[in-house]
Amino acid sequence: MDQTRASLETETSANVAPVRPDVTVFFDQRTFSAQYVVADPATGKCAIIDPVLDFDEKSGATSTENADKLLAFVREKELTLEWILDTHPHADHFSAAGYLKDKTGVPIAIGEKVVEVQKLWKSIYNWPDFRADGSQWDRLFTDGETFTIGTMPAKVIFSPGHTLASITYVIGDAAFVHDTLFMPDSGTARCDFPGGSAKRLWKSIQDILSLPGETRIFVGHDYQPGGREPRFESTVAEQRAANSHISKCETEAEFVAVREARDKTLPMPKLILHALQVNMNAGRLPAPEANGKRYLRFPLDALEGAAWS
Ligand SMILES: N[C@@H](CCC(=O)N[C@@H](CS)C(=O)NCC(=O)O)C(=O)O
Ligand SMILES: [Fe+2]
Repeated sequence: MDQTRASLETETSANVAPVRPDVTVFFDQRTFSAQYVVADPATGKCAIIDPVLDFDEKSGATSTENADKLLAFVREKELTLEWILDTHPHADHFSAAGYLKDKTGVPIAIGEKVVEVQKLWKSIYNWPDFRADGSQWDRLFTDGETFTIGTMPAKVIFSPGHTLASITYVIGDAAFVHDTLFMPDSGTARCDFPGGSAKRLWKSIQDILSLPGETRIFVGHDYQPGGREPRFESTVAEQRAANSHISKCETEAEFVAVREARDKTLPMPKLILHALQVNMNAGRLPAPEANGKRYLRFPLDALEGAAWS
């Protein structure tokens, strides 16, 4: 190959637009959570991100309605599921990762710092026999690790702050930032759970905002401020310009002060004590006891200083 052609090809590949995955959102109105199916248009291979296992805390009933909808969509569109991904151990709903893994045999993954979250909550629940080694997942992603979904490149960026194990999945031109940034009119995620840090969230948000401006940002919740219709997608450029918590703050110190002041006013999510004992176990419910029933267990007065609702 002559030199001109070789350099032209290098230039072209450097300028190639990132792959644009097909992203379908499934909103769980009960917990205001966004679950995603992210598919490679070239091969039909796909990943599920942040699936919800339904739970009614009033009756103690569980159901797989949301997760089954995701599987029905995958089947209907003739997609091939390659990954079941969580962005962090959720504090407001159960993860359906374990259920989906059992049903499909597809690997489940999360960020490697989940082990630190397991250690933290193992102590809060006083659960000495719990294996706090991440072995409940098939893959624990490290910061910067890459993998593929079909032909699409995917990269993991650590995004701690909301939890100490949070990660962002950058898949082609789409970043699944879950509870870091919300839609621009909703600002950012809270940082007051055990292991959370507003200072660390600021840094994680700067990393996300340094992605190319046209990167599509998909959020993990939408709380529908003012009762508007749910929305999940923005861009890095839109977030930089208009995020209600970030665009007003010039410095980390300003952001930390605003974030921490707001967090002091927020009661804990109503399912935090239900959800962590399940999600630290990859969304697997506790084993049935001798009578065939499963039981949850709660610490009292463990989350000091939390606002009462
Ligand atoms: N009221 C909700 C609160 C859920 C919540 O705290 N969500 C987290 C994400 S897991 C958050 O960052 N919320 C931001 C906010 O409420 O401003 C519940 O009880 O589940
Ligand atoms: Fe969260």
